Amino acid sequence: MAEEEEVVLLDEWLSMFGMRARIALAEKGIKYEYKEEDLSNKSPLLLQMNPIHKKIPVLIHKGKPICESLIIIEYIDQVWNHTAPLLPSDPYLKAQARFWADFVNKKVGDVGGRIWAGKREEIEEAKKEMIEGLKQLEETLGYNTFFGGETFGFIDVALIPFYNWFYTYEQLCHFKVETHCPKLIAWAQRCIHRESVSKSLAGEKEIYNFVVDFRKKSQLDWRNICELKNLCQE
Ligand code: GS8
Repeated sequence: MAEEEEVVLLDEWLSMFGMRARIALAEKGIKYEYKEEDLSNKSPLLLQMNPIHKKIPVLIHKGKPICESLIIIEYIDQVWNHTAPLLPSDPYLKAQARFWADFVNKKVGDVGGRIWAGKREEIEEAKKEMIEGLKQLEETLGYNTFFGGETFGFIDVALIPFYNWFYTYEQLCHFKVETHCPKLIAWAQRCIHRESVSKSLAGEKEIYNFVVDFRKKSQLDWRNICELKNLCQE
C-alpha cells in the first residue's frame, strides 16, 4: 500500500488544529491524502472516524482514526520516530512540553474562539486574556530560538498555527500583538521560514475574510469590526 493511501487527514483549510497535524506530517516528510471537510455538511467518513466529537482534524492511519490535534502530533512523532523528533525524550521535559501545549489550547485557542466568534461585549475581556497568555508564552520562550531550545518541536507546532490568526484578532480587538510581544513575533518569523510551516498555514487575509463572512451570517457585529479595521489603518 502506498504511504499516501495509508495516511489520510480530514481537515479544514483554516483550522489551527488541522494546521498542527499538517506541520507535524511535513516535518516528518510523510505523504498523505488531504481531505477538506465542509463542517456545515460533515462527511459520513468524518462522522464514522470521530463519532464522539465529530470534529476535524482526524488522522486516519492504516484505516484507524486518531483524533485531537495534540494527540495526533504525538502519534505522528512516535510512529515516524526516525527523523525530526518533536517531543523531548526526557520525561520531565516531555511533561513540560505537554503542559505548555495545553496552555496554548486554553489561553490562545479557547480565548481566540471567544474573540473571532464572540459577541462584542465579550471581546474586550478576551483580548486582555489573550495578551496575558501571549506574554506568558513569550516569557517561557525567553531567549531561546524555539520553545524547546535550539530545535523546532512540540510547543512550536502547537502554537505557530495561531500566528496567521493574529491578524484577525488584531482587527477585531484593535491592537497589535507585536507591541506587547515583540520576541514572540520574532519567534513566529523564525518558524515561518521553515517549509513545513509556510506550506501548512492558511493566509491571514483569507482567514479574516472568512471570519467577517461568518460574523455576518451569525448576525454578529461585523460592521463594527469594519469600523475598527479602518481605525487600525489610520
Ligand atoms: C479541537 C478541534 C476543533 O475545534 C483538537 O483537535 O485539538 N480539541 C480539538 N475543530 C473544529 C474546527 S477548528 O475550529 C471542528 O471540527 N468543529 C466542528 C464542530 O464543532 O461541529
